[in-house]
Amino acid sequence: MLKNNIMAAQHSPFDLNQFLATRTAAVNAALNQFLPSEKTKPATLHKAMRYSLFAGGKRMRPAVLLAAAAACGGQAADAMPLACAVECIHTYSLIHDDLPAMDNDDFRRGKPTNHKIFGEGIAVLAGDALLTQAFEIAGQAKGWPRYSHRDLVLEIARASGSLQLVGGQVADLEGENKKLSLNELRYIHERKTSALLCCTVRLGGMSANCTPGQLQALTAFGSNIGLAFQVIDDILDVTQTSEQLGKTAGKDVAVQKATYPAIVGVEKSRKIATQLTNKAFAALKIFKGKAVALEALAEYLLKRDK
Ligand code: GRG
Repeated sequence: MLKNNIMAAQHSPFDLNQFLATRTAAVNAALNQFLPSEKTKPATLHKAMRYSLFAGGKRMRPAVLLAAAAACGGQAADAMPLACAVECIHTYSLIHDDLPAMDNDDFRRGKPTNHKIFGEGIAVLAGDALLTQAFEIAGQAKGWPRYSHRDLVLEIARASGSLQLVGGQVADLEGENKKLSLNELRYIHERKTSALLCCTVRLGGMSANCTPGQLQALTAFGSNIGLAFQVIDDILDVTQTSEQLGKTAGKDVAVQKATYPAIVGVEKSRKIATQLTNKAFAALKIFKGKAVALEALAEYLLKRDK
């Protein structure tokens, strides 16, 4: 039986701060190489793409991808194109989510949103270009005996498409001003947030040519931390300030959005996030201590304050 306390990783000597600092620097350098320069024509578009991509995101998805690769004995260099591809998709989704036609937000990653600086037209196009850029970057990954380029492209396309990321956003839009059940909310969170995080973890394993058993374990880990991530995001919206979050806090309550805290309260939401994280830990057992970075990241994501 799962406890409401977190099960593992507290006593790990693993230095997560150092892991995050080094991986973020490496990901930023790689993204800088993959993206056309600010001066490349059309300069406004490339400026807008880079503005949001380098606005100071936490880089959690690349970190998780690289940690999953490490758990399976892979090399960071092999995983890097996939880590950058996922961050481009994530950033596109944030740019579009912030648009007046969607969540209509003025701040993201501690800065004015893309459309506030570049206008709505360019913001839409910067998002489109980042989504396409992701596939161009992923196409430069190596491909492995168990996982061909085709598998990698399908993995990313499925997590980002109408059945997952975009489908979740549609359900989110259509759920506005409606009283949703916990199951309906979970449906949205699983698609809008968890699907891309789960795909990210799986891609890390694939970049290390992981075994089918390892991929199954990573899938269980990814779907659980993915859902926990959005439950925590819902909690932070009501417990933190806009300054702490770098985006408008209290927005969900202001627009009467269905969230975990709105439906079950903050305390129960925390318990649910802890239970999901414990399920994620349990899935890592087969790595026999080699998934320390993934464990530390799961604990960090649960305890994060921004
Ligand atoms: C297709 C027009 C069109 C729009 C699609 C799919 C989509 C736009 C939006 C959904 C994306 C969304 C806002 C998901 C929520 C996920 C989430 C909690 C994002 C915040 O992630 P963090 O905290 O952000 O990792 P940073 O800025 O640190 O990277």
